[in-house]
Amino acid sequence: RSLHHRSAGIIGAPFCRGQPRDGVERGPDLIRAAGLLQKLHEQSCAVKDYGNLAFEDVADDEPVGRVKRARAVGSANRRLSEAVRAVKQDGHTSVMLGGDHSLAIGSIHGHSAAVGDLSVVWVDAHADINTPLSSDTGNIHGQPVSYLLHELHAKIPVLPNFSWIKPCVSAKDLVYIGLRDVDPAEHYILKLLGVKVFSMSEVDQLGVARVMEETCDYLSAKVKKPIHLSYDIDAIDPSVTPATGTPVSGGLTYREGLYIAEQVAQTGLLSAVDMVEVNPLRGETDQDVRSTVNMAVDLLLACFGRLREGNHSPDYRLPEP
Ligand code: 6HN
Ligand code: MN
Ligand code: MN
Ligand code: MN
Repeated sequence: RSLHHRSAGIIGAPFCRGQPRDGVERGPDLIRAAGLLQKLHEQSCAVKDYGNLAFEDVADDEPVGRVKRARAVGSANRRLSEAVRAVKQDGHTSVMLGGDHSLAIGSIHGHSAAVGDLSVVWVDAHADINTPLSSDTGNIHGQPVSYLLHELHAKIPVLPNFSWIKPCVSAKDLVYIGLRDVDPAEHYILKLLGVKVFSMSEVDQLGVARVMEETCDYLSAKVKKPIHLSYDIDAIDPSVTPATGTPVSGGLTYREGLYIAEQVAQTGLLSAVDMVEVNPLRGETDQDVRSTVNMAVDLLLACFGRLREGNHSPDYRLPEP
């Protein structure tokens, strides 16, 4: 598909209950305020803004074992799943603006409900694959992948408001990029299931170009499935994106981060994107927040075909003298 015929369906998900810090619910409005829609328009991308989802407040959301806010997270993701499914059925590339990363549950679930089997590219400092029982923090933003994988189904206890979730991703269709803070249980799961992982160590070893070449080869080796790109802003180095809840040093540079988005876009298979964990209250200065939000916008523009070499539409003609 040419740049000219893409369209973005934008869903704001102002939700923060997958983790303990206030502020991440402001992500969608901040990313819009930084000009995302206008900039997409300027690069000939059609845009439909579906607005922000309204999430109900859940009373008496007591911990279930160690898991915090399960009812709120389950209910919000159910709503999000329906919304993403509708955006896909309308024919758009879905863009989910978070919010915390627990929202990937509903986003990927809804995407898969609309298109069937898909590949997931998870760009993050963290693997977010704790099970509800392996998690030390109880924060569901550290667990979303565990609910989605067929292979972990037997390890997932029933949680309130989670019974609608059907696992919809196979471990072989998942690729991680940027990992550098992985819990022991998560590392065990990644090895057990043989998940494809390009940690920051592989980015150092191979360079981002080979990482993306191998990622795209790996995902298109068999059938070419639609790609779900789940981009946690904390994948990028905190010197660029400090305004996030769980920053980890030694992350992707601005250029590496963009290159990943460009290469995923160039496959022509990108079908849904999450942009999550932008938290303005975690920045120390306005510049911290601006830099973080601008990175999120630039990544999304790259997802819709923006290239640093420049772009022009196929019907562009030079002005005649
Ligand atoms: N994120 N592994 C830690 C946990 O709480 O399970 C950190 C999770 C971070 C989640 O950044 O989306
Ligand atoms: Mn056209
Ligand atoms: Mn994450
Ligand atoms: Mn993370």
